[in-house]
Amino acid sequence: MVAKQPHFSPKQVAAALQASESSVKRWCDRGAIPTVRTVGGHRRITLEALQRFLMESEREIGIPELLGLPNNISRGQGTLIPGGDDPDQAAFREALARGDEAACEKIMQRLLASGSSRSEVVEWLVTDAMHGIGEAWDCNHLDTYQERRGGSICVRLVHRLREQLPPRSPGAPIAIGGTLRDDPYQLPTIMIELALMETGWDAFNLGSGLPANSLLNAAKEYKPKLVWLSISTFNDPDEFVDQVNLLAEGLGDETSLMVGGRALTDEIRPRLKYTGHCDSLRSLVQLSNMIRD
Ligand code: B12
Repeated sequence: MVAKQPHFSPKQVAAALQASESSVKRWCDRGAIPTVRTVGGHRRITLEALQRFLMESEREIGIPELLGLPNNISRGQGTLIPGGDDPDQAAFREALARGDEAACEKIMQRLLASGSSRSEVVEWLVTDAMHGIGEAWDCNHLDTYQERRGGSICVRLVHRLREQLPPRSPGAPIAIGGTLRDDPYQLPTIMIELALMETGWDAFNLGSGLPANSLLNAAKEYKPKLVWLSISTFNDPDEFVDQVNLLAEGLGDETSLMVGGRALTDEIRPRLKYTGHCDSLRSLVQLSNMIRD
């Protein structure tokens, strides 16, 4: 699917903002709304430019439907990416959608300073924002580069949070994990690594797209107490089930296999062998504490 960045005319934007067309044209000409021109010289406003203008001018879109924008956007915060109602989540989503990494980091650091754990902060902000960005992209409200840029920023933010943790302690229980073949998703598995490290595990995210056999080889080397699989997608269900079960059987009784992720539906789960299933970092932290102690 190719998502195209939508362009709006000053007249459309004026109607949605409930402002006059001449005001919108004036804002365009003053540079308050960055504007592109058509071959014929007409002003056109991208969604990203409009978002930036809304943030900076603290205006709201009165009638987003007129621009074909989702009506479940939180108008209170003037946000265009669907998601949670919390103002920090809305601000994070907006900053991520416009590629403002510094603003994203500032929000994260503020929540950490107020006492939240790293895994709580990333689940609250990153999961919400990436789900919303995925939806906005799917509805053609965000361009593909904006979605990819959001993902890259989140990967860097999570890595920086990990780097701020104290060094790995030698006697800590070991956890390894990643995603299986055909699953390119990076963020959930690096977030799991962060959550486990923060709670005293010596955790190693091995990466995405691993054959089960390779994970078994890694288990021989690391001798982990816990192996996690993040499952966002798979191509062939039968082959996927075989891969998970091969891993589960090869790990033996000393190692717990924790699974989670978007693609673990109620249909596929009964066919899998695993120790525990979680749908969030919060529940993983709780379960892994029980395994560790
Ligand atoms: C970024 C992204 C991509 C990137 C990934 C980049 C990368 N290397 O990571 C790339 C470009 C690869 C991609 C490709 C595609 N994508 Co995509 N993608 C996304 C997006 C926007 C964000 C994914 C993400 O990082 N989410 C954030 C994570 C943290 O959230 P999460 O996965 O839910 O994980 C949380 C929990 O599930 C849980 N969890 C997950 N795993 C585990 C494991 C354990 C053990 C535990 C305890 C918990 C746990 O904890 C996590 C943290 O809270 C999603 C939107 C979405 N809803 O997520 C679409 C989305 C998943 N993609 C979608 C689509 C359609 C595609 C493509 C088919 C697009 C295309 N036409 O090419 C391809 C398919 C690729 C493939 N082989 O399957 C659709 C899927 C729709 C569907 N019905 O399945 C989505 C939902 C977007 C949408 N709304 O349409 N995508």
